[in-house]
Amino acid sequence: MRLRILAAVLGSITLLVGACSSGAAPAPAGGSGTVGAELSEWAIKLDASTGKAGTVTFSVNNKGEKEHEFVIVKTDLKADSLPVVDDGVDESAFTPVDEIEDIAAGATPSLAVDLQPGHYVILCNLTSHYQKGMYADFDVQ
Ligand SMILES: [Cu+2]
Repeated sequence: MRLRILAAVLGSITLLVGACSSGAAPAPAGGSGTVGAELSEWAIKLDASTGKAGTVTFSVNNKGEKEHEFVIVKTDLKADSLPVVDDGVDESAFTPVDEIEDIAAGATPSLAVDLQPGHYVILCNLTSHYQKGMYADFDVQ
């Protein structure tokens, strides 16, 4: 009896894992999980602008021709209103969350972060990239 229950549980876990790794499924609207992020000159495009609190995995794809980075900060400011010093955003003004640096053209790194409810901004803070438009808002419920 025990074994049969265990087998059933294992079976459904396998199904869940299979469903998650299909990759073709679009990110659920407002759900946590994986959020696709396209970097280019000069934009950051997320395939979901909201997520649920918990672990969110950003699946980054640098479709541009230049190196970029993927910086996550927690702030109530809108993505287009961050304070700029010299040629970039003053990251010390924010609660840093995590980042991926030095993303080469064509690279597809992933970053899993544990996000609390609130507003986040994702940006590339290489010289002048933020000013050229490399930012996006992301809200966690
Ligand atoms: Cu950039």
